[in-house]
Amino acid sequence: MANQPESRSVFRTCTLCEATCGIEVRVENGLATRVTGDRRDPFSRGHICPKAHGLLDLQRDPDRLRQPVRRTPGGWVQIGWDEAYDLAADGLARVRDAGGVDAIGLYRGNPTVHDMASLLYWNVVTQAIPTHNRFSAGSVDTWPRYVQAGSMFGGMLHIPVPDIERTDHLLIFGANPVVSNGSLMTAPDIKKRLAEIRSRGGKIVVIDPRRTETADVADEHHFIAPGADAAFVLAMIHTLFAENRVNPGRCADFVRGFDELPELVRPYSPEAVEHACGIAADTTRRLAREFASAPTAAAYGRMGTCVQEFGTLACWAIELLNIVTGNLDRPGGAMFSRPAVALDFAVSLGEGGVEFGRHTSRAGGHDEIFGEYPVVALAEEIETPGDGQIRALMTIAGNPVRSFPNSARLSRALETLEFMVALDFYINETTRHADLIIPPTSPFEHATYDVALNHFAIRNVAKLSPPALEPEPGTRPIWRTLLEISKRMMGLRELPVEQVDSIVLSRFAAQAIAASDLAGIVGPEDALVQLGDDPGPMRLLDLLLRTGPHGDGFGQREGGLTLDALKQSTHGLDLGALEPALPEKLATHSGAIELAPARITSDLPRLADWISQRSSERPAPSAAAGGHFTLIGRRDIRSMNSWLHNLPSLAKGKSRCTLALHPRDAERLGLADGDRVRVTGRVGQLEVPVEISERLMPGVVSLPHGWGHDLPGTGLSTASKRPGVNSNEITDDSALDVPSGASVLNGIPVQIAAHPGA
Ligand SMILES: Nc1nc2c(c(=O)[nH]1)N[C@H]1C(S)=C(S)[C@@H](COP(=O)(O)OP(=O)(O)OC[C@H]3O[C@@H](n4cnc5c(=O)[nH]c(N)nc54)[C@H](O)[C@@H]3O)O[C@H]1N2
Ligand SMILES: Nc1nc2c(c(=O)[nH]1)N[C@H]1C(S)=C(S)[C@@H](COP(=O)(O)OP(=O)(O)OC[C@H]3O[C@@H](n4cnc5c(=O)[nH]c(N)nc54)[C@H](O)[C@@H]3O)O[C@H]1N2
Ligand code: SF4
Ligand SMILES: [Mo]
Repeated sequence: MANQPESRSVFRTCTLCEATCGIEVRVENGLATRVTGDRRDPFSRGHICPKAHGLLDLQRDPDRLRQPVRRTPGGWVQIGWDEAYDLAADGLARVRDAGGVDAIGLYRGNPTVHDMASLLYWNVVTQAIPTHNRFSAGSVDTWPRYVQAGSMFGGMLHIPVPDIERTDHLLIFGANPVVSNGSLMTAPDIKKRLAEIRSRGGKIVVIDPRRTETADVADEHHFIAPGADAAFVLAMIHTLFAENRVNPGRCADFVRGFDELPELVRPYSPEAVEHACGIAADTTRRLAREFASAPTAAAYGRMGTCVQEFGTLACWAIELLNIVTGNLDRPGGAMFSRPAVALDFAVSLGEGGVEFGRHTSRAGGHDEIFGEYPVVALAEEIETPGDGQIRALMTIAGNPVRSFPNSARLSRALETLEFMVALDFYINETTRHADLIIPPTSPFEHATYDVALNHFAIRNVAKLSPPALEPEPGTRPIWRTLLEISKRMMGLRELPVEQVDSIVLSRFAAQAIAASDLAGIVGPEDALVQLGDDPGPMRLLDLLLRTGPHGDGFGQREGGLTLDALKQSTHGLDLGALEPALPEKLATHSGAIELAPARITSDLPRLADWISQRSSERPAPSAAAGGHFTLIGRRDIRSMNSWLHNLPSLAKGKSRCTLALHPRDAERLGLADGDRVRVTGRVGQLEVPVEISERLMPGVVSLPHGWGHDLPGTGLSTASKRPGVNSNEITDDSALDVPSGASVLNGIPVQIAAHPGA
């Protein structure tokens, strides 16, 4: 049958966003020809969004690198893999040998979260290059939430998610899941799941300075001034104490610091924060009462409550609201997942609890947070001479020149590096600075499993994504690349990668078994025998599945999960609804939920100052005076941060990189739809067309990030035709959420000048 045309379906997960939708990839004669939603996926039930089709474009994008390239005076030149590994390691080692290991910076970008090999094998890199100068997209994203979860529950992955399948009341702050498809809440088909809340009689309330697409499917929406969430939620809690409506339910047995709460929230009466928030005191009281009296309720916040001026305080207040109303860890409230692969052991930072600021950055004095510095320290550390100055950088799956605030400063800093290597498949705004780019295989060409995202899933699920296609000839999987570079950095160039991988596996095995209930029952040696000889991420996955809470315990638990069992479940497994997990799950020193962690509460005076300053501003801060506005971000269903703009199927349609503002503001500035304005922030300015929209709170303007694909030296032929502007040209790298060091990307003061060219 050798000449029979090949036609088959491969069922896997879409790796573009956190929703983890099941997809069916049609493969004909070795080419991927179609992507559709997998109706038999028990979690996503056939749902996909337009981005899934982009996976086909990504697969065939001629701009996508398949081979390593090296920068030469005459342009990029393709080179062999071993040459690339040698160059990468030599470049990094040279800088390390001259200036110490801290002279190397490491940056891990967002897509690593969607690829288990990039995530797990990056740990090997950080062992081979034990620099303090580690960075990730976390500090322009989730850090406030991690710091809050770490401080209150004892681990960065201790993130409760709204139990949206059972809740009666969902209160959403600064998240737009209808467009983002959910974040720190893995919930495919979210729009339908939200509709189900309402069809069973529940209620959805959205608090956001923009009337979002999520607000369109909610019962109520209220504008809030950017940055005011902590104040607002503390006022809700203030109301509940004042009206004797506080009842933590079963959590009462394992909370610490409860008696401090009335005093902490005392200054935040609804009237005291009314002006700063832009929400009437009566509304605050009513929303608090409704939340507390709903049979079950869950409060949830995301980007709008993280990368803002009081991100950690906002995350903390939202969690407190869940706790003091008895909604934490109960069905219908905010619950913890029990993923089949539990990574807690890999990210746990010592016995009990987490510690922040174990070291601080050299130039800016920023605290270390979960082993990393905030991204704003990267440019500082490159620019500032002296011992430990960063002179070389390795990035994986990141585009910091589009994702960091004050990105122009970073771009200039990267030009001064002695050496840079990027692990990426595009020559984009960041990787164009590299001496060397080494590409991963495309998402269709390797197997993966959601080791990270299942931690935030609203049901316990497990699904293996097999490769849809054979890797193109001459490509190399990322796990090999990471091991090849790591072993060279450890002086083990001649050691075969398979052997390095066995060492990695045995380390993981020892850790995973020690952290599981198999400690003392299953010996690491027995486990290694059962795991076999095939190197690579799938064997690691087998280990993690089998030692995990749903695993077979290497024969100890009959019927438990193994890699083989998962391979049989083509469409994925539903392991059930979330279940109460406390107090067992808590990993704090005290063994209790810390309600008033000092790192967080010590930021309250800053909030109090902000409120009083805002309250003294007349008219209300929300109604912009003159050309002064507050800038927030925005996401679009056909974008993914900076990196899908080169895919033709997603690039079409009307331009989405516009500055949206309220009709009243437009009128005051004499602006019509499509007019150009100049937007000026502390660190820069840009020109952009406006889009007049009733959705914006007066005084607030919104611009999406990730655009600006018109820089010289990039290789993005489709994206560069409609480049858009880069919002991080004007976001301020000195604006940080204090407890976490995360950047403030929402709530930037800007000035707008109409008709700059006139
Ligand atoms: N289509 C698409 N999907 C994506 C992405 C994408 O780029 N495109 N990116 C992915 C990534 S990396 C992430 S992290 C997630 C993010 O997922 P989400 O957080 O759900 O997405 P955002 O659109 O950033 O939503 C933030 C909301 O906060 C609001 N906001 C801004 N400032 C404030 C404030 O001070 N208070 C309040 N209450 N609200 C505020 C904004 O108006 C916006 O509606 O999305 C993921 N999914
Ligand atoms: N102003 C403003 N700035 C923001 C945000 C905002 O809302 N407003 N959002 C922030 C958020 S939430 C995030 S997560 C960050 C994202 O910040 P980054 O992670 O730095 O940037 P991305 O735009 O996601 O770029 C991803 C890069 O990974 C590459 N890539 C894609 N898939 C793979 C893969 O499988 N392997 C490898 N090796 N490379 C791959 C792409 O080519 C691209 O270069 O941006 C942040 N920046
Ligand atoms: S929502 Fe869209 S991008 Fe996200 S996983 Fe589903 S199909 Fe992929
Ligand atoms: Mo993100």
